[in-house]
Amino acid sequence: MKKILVTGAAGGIGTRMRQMLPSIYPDIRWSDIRKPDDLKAGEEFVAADLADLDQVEAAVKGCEAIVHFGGFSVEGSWETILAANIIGCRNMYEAAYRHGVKRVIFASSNHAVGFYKRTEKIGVDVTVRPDSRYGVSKAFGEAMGALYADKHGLRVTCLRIGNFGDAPIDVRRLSIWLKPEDLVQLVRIGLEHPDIHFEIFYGASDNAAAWWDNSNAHKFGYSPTGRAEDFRAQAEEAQKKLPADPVGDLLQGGTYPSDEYDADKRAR
Ligand code: 15L
Repeated sequence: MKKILVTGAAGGIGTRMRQMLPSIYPDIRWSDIRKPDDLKAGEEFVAADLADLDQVEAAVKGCEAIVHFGGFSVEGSWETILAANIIGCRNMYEAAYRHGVKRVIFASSNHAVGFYKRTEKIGVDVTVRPDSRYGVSKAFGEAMGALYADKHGLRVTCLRIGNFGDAPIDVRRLSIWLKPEDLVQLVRIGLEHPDIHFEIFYGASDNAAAWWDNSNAHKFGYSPTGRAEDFRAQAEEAQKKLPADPVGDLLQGGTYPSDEYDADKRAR
């Protein structure tokens, strides 16, 4: 693998990936809207505002693959989501196409399907049910990935990431936790597997309480090592400190679907 561009270098996932990916991929160019405070000497960095196509093209030029962790990573105003995640995501795919990038890994999110009930088990072929403007932008990024794969031959892997971190931090996260090492595994499949055309995988570890059927990732060799159940006691303890959420507690997306929720108050 020649040079890889990784966007979102200053974010939570990007910061962790800066510690983990270079031993596997020695030639990485990191990008974000501004330089991470902890950028190390020798780390190649190009600042780029995702909403500016020229800046994105300058970051992409010379790279064979893109791992796109960049953009706004939680719910935000429409203007924020539009610039960073809709226009920004289009710019990333378009720059990839223009500069002959072969593979893209798109960090999608569980919030593309956050309105499914916790009692449902869903695969990657369900209709998207976004729970927020943020979730809509992730569904958009997946659709753009399909378009650029089918029409222009990019190899695209979308990772519907659950909750990334060292341990599941509450009861909801016992179902959607993603251990950093398991994310690295998924990124490697997207960058290296010869049969990738357009694929969606759930970014989740080996969670016994999972709401997702991740057999598509397993088909490509994914073998997660994180087991959320090992942390159940501490997650249940943390949950006791959280307020009850009559809407969000029933839905996979948690507070994202319940935030601004008023479907029950509107006359039909
Ligand atoms: C996400 O997509 C967010 O980026 C992250 O901050 C968490 O909110 C996560 O989902 C989650 O659902 O826990």
